[in-house]
Amino acid sequence: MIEKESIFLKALNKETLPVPPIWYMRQAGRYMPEYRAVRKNFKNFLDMCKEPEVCCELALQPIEAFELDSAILFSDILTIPDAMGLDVNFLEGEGPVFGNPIKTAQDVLDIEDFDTESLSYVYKAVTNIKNDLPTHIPLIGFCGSPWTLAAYSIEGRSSKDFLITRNFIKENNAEAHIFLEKLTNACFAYLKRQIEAGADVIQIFDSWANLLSEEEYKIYSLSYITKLISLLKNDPTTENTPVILFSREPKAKLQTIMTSNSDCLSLYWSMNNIDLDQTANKVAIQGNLNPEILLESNDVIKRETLKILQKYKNYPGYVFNLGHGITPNINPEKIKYLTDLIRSI
Ligand code: 1CP
Repeated sequence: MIEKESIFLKALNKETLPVPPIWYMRQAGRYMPEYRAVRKNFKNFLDMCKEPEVCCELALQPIEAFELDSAILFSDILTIPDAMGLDVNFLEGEGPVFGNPIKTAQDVLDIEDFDTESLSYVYKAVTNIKNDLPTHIPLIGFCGSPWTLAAYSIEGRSSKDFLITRNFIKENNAEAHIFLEKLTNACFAYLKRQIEAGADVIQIFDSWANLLSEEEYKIYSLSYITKLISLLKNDPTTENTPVILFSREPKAKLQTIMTSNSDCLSLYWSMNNIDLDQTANKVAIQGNLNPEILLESNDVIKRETLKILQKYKNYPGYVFNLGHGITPNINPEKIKYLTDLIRSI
């Protein structure tokens, strides 16, 4: 990777750029007909993730369609709980369902040690994608935050309020922390192998940060993310790889989130009132167009995008992205319109 050729790496290095780099969370996925054509060959989504050649093809689809400034590994955050023996399945129309979720304190103590090599299919996908990408397009590797992985693993499926999880952490507090610690160490080993396989940047998805109060967020989420980033920053193999932290609507102040020491903060779409004087030259910013705007007319998309571009015009290190992932109901032509629009200004 020649850094000077990649505007994405420049932005993560806190450089002010005339045109921001662009990539989109969930840029490969169900909204693309090319994706659906491949997806229909697999009953269980995770079986598709276990085929490195297929993951490579899927990761490259949005790069080819929209000429984005970064690719992201095609995989899922739930590979780690699956590798720990929790048996993750994606059922039609239901999202992830765990065959063997964490139900009791004893389940935490009995959980299988994470065998980093059991996810060798992910590292193979990273190497394949890297080999097929042009050298100026970086590849993002990723994991879920320990808290987000724990929430799915305890709940056993997705949920609006994750009540089972919230009860579990109250009633089995010591074991909840043991589980979060195990997940933190697993995430570190997993990300290190992704970086060894060719990932240039890491993104941590704290997709369920919004479930926690400010105090709980610090205790159950931020402290483990901070530990994970510290492990990455203190290992010679991973210390120079930029880390982006996406947190879905956390209740904590930006200054608190910045103590995680991530290189870039990816802002959820409602986080639009932040004081840039407090973040400038300390952390790069990514985001944060509301994905629902992409269901509107081109005029509305233009108006809302210009607001964001104006705000970050002189910001040292800005990456254009959505405030959360592209949803399946978005027309790919809107992604093309948005991408071309940003580059034409
Ligand atoms: O049936 C299908 O086709 C599956 C749809 C799908 C896709 C395309 C899932 C199931 N995962 C993925 C790929 C994926 N997931 C990627 C790579 C694609 C890309 O970004 O280009 C990434 C980075 C993820 C990360 C992921 N998985 C997150 C974090 C991002 C976020 O949206 O907050 C989360 C929460 C998951 C869990 C998950 N996997 C799949 C679904 C439908 C879900 C969400 C379940 C829920 O609503 O709780």
